[in-house]
Amino acid sequence: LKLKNLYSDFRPDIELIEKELEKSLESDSPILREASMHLLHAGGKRIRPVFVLLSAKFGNFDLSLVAKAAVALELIHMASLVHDDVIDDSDMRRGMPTVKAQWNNKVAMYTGDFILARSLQYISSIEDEGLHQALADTMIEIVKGEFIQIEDQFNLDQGIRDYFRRIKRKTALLIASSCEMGAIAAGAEQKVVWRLKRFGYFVGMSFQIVDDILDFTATEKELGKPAGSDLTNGNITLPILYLKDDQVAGPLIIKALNGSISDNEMKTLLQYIRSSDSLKKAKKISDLYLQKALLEVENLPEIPAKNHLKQIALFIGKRKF
Ligand code: 2DE
Ligand code: MG
Ligand code: MG
Ligand code: MG
Ligand code: MG
Repeated sequence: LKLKNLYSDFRPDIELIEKELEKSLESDSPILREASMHLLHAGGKRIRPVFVLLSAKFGNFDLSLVAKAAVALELIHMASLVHDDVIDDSDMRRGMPTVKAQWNNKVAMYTGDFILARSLQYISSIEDEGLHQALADTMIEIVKGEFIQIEDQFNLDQGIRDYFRRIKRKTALLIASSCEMGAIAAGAEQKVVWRLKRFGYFVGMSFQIVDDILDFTATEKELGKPAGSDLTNGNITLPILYLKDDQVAGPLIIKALNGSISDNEMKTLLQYIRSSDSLKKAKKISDLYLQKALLEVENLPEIPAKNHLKQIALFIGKRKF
C-alpha cells in the first residue's frame, strides 16, 4: 500500500500544488529560501493539501483557487514544525537535520515566521472572510495546545482525556481545517462543509494515535529519529498511559522520563511495550476514530473524491511510516 498509488487519480493537481509550494518559498534572501526549501524537500505526506483538494471537489472546483488554499495549509504546517523543532530541541525530522540543527535557533524562528507569513499571503489571495477566520482560529487553538503540552510534559499524573485534548490541538484541528477550508474555498454547501470538517477531525485523531504507536514500533530509519523519542522527550502518549502503572514498565517509564535510563533498559522497555497489549489498545481507539471518519464519508455526495477520501483514511490506519 503506497501513498503514491493513492494519489494517482489526481496526480496532475498534486503536481501543480507542489510547484506552487516551491514558488511560495522563493525569496531574495538566500538563507530564508534555503532553510525553508530544506524542509520542503525533506518530504512529507502532503496530507493537508490532499484533503484541501479532495474536499474542494464537493463544491465548484477551481484548481487555481484550491491550490492557493492547499499551499496555505501545508505552509502553516511547515511553519509550525520549524518552530516546534526549536521548542522541542529536535535535531532530526523526516530523516534530515532540522532547520535549527543545520542552521541555528534564530534562523529557524525567522524561517518559521517567513513561512507563516507566506501562508497568509496565499490565503488572503482568496476573498473569503470565513476562510481567513477559520485559519486564524485554528492557529490560536494550536498555540493554546502547545501551552497545555508544557504542563503535561514529563507528567505521569494525567489521564487519557489530557492526551486527547493535546492531539486534537496538535494534529486533528489542522487536518479538520484543511477539509473545511477546501470545501469553503469551493463554495460547498454548509452541511457538506461541516461533514468534511468532522471527517478531518476524526482522521486527524486516528492519524496522531497511529503516529504515537509508530514511535515505539518503527525503526530509527523509518522514523528519522530513535524509537521511543516521544517518551524520552517527555511526550506521554496513549500506549504509555496504559502502561504507567505496570509493574515492569512503570519504573522504566519513570527512568526514561527523568533521563536516568540506560541504553539496555531502554531496549528492554521498548521490547516490553511492543509485546504488551498497550499498542493494540491504542490501535483500537485509533480504529474507532477511523470508523467515525468513514461514517462521515458515507454520508457525502456520490462523487469520485468520496472514494479517494475513504482510501486515504484507510491508508492512515495501515501505514507503517
Ligand atoms: C508537532 O508536535 C507540532 C505541532 C504544533 C507545533 C506548534 C507550534 C506553534 P510534536 P513531532 C510550535 C506555532 C504555530 C504556528 C506557526 C502556526 O509532538 O515533533 O512536537 O514529533 O511532534 O512531529
Ligand atoms: Mg512539540
Ligand atoms: Mg516536536
Ligand atoms: Mg510523532
Ligand atoms: Mg510528527
